[in-house]
Amino acid sequence: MERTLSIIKPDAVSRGVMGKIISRFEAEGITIIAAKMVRLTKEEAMAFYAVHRDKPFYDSLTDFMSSGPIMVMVLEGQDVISRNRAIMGATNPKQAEAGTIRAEFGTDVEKNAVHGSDSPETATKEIAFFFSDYELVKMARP
Ligand code: DAT
Ligand code: MG
Repeated sequence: MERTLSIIKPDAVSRGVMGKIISRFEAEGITIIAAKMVRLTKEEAMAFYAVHRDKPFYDSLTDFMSSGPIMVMVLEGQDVISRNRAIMGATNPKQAEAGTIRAEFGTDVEKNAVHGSDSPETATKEIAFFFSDYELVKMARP
C-alpha cells in the first residue's frame, strides 16, 4: 500500500472543479485518507517547490501556488504514486493524454490543475510538509 500527496492547485479551485477532480480518484478506487484547504504564503510555496529553485519558472510557479487556496490530499492505494501520475497526465496539459485531469482541467504548463508526488521518497517528504501523522485517517478495511 502506497501513499502520495495530491494538490488541487489554485486554478482548479477557483474554477470550481475540485469535486470533479476528487470524483476521478474515487472512480479509480483510490482512498483519500486526509484532505484540507490551505493558502500557502510565497515563502511556503518556495519551500514546497525548493527542488525547482534553479529553474526559470520557479518565481512564477511559487507566485501562482500562493495566489489562492489549494486543496491538499493524501491518497492511498496500490501503486498510487504512478497511478495518480497517470490519471493526472503530462505536466503540459497540451501534451496530456485525453481523459487525464490535466488535459481536461489544465490551462497551460504552469496552471495545470493538480500536483502529484513523483516517487516514494518525495511522497513521504511532501505528505509531512502538510500533514502530521494523526491527521492521516486509518481506514477500516474489510
Ligand atoms: P510535475 O508537476 O508534472 O511533476 P515538474 O515537477 O517538472 O512537473 O514541475 C513542477 C511544476 O512546475 C509543474 O506542475 C508546473 C511548473 N512547471 C514545470 N515546467 C514548467 C515550465 N517549463 N514552465 C512553467 N512552469 C513549469
Ligand atoms: Mg514534480
